[in-house]
Amino acid sequence: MQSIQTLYKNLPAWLQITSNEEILVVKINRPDKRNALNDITILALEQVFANIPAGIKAAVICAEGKHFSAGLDLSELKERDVIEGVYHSRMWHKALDAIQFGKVPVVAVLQGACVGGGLELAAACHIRVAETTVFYALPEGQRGIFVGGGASVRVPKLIGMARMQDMMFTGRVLNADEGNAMGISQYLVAAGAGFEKGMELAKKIAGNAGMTNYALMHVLPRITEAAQEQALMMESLMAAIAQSAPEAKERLQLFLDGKAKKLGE
Ligand code: 1HE
Repeated sequence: MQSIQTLYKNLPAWLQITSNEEILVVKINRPDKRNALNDITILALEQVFANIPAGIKAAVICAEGKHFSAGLDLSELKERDVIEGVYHSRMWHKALDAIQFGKVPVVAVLQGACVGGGLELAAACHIRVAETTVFYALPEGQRGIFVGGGASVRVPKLIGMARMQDMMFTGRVLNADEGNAMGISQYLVAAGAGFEKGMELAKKIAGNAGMTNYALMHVLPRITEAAQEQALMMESLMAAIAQSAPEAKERLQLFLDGKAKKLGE
């Protein structure tokens, strides 16, 4: 692991950026505050994901300590008028969009509390690896507020609207098994095993053709939201573009020569 903190300007000390070959590792290291996300951290995350260094092909977001993130830093929650509130929420949207629609696929490694804004951050990533200690909640419902970091868009896509309504109406906390069965995490691993699994997946993803990863990050989400006719047209165009790339031709030839990796390898 090599620190590349200095590539960025004025990052808070608790946001640690390292690289391991083609993988960028972004670690929130503020366990004394349960990795609560203050404005500085959100702006720093945006800076990092909007400026992915050359040669990086996938990223892992993880957090130090027993909890992934306790969400919005409540000590910064102050009286805001309506327009300030809108801008604050839009700041989160911009940062989390930089993750979801950035340059590289992002794997989140989750443990302990993944609540409120912590769940919003996790939902903006492309793959979620959960350790068995994880639990998910949207305490905004109980705190008399509403989600503002994109949860109303991203969480229903993972678990369905009715389940998100339940979490907010009743304060329901989902455990690791429930979250995995409902689709929040795609992988569930033992306590302490999340980072290794996250790195293994990030390395696999980094080995994909660049056009395939681009299509999965930027085109598939648009296809799934378009009407069928337009969606199928986008799929055809994307398929034709992807298959005409030299990398795709090389990979097909490897298969025909019996040299490609087997399924699941
Ligand atoms: C915090 C925060 C925080 C802890 N902001 N400081 N999120 C929440 O409503 C969740 C609030 N947090 C908790 O429910 C619990 O802290 C945990 C279940 C995550 C962990 O419990 P525990 O017993 O390990 O820790 P603790 O004793 O509650 O907290 C330890 C310290 O972290 C303590 O500070 P200290 O200086 O007194 O030691 C806490 O104040 C601090 N801390 N969570 C600030 N969230 C875009 S909008 C998104 C809206 C939301 O995310 S709302 C949900 C907010």
